[in-house]
Amino acid sequence: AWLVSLLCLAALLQPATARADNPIVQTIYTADPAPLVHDGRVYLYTGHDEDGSTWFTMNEWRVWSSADMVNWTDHGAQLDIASFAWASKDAWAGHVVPRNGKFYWYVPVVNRATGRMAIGVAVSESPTGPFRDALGGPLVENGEIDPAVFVDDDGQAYLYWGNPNLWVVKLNSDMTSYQGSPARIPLTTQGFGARSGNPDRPTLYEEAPWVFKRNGQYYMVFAAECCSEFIAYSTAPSPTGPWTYRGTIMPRQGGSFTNHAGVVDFKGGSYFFYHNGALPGGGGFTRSVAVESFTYNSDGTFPTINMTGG
Ligand code: FUB
Repeated sequence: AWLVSLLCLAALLQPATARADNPIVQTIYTADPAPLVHDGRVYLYTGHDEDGSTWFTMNEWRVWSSADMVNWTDHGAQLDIASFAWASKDAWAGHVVPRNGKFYWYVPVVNRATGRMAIGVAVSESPTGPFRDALGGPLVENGEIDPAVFVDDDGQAYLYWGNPNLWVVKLNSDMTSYQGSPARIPLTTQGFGARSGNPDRPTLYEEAPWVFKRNGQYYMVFAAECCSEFIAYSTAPSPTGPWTYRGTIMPRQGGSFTNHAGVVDFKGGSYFFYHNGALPGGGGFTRSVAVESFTYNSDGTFPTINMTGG
């Protein structure tokens, strides 16, 4: 009995640490991973699939972190729909970016006043929150989703988002306002591949852009051809294009009709985050975030990355 007591005590004294193997989080359903490498840790921002009925039930976003990609600490829900007094529902896929000694969390939510999807931005002094609404209203609103921010070497920040279109706008250095008007990135088949059987959507681009720069080349990873989605990418010589379609990274696998990717380098390795339906009871509305390590091909292209168990 003393051994059982000792083991229980040891378990209670552990920090809230998620399991090391995939899915990363095995206690709740999580979706839409957005990793951030900062100060020797990887921070992972996710959504939370709260009930697996017939549509996304998502009311909050959660924060996790790791120093080794093996042991994950649960920092809890650090932003939710109630954080935005003007929002009514749909805590969908967001992205956190550091700037000005702060952390900016861009998220799509429904604007209660219009009933349309809008992009909000929250801010915190710490990568683990708490985050608060930075503006008291939408940063931008056009009914579209999935914000992703890329800050170039010259300090210029770009906000990308969209489904069914793909939008870009230059953010000001305050990260909470922008220059001019959002522009539509031309969805050409040269840039984003050809989709068949859907005249309204001639290219593979569906949603979930993720933009980064590597060796002077700009990459846009995105969810392709719903439903179900696979993950594909395009490259460009500048953050505003012109984009060239480069093919599939992660094929359709894993039992969720959506997928959503985030890519980072961390401590000498490259990591590809995604979601699927791998937990018991998992599926399109009960998703789980996972990660694969990978090595870029010598010409800078992505290898094919399969899901764990895929
Ligand atoms: O999680 C809700 C939505 O599903 C996200 O915004 C999309 O990227 C897709 O993953």
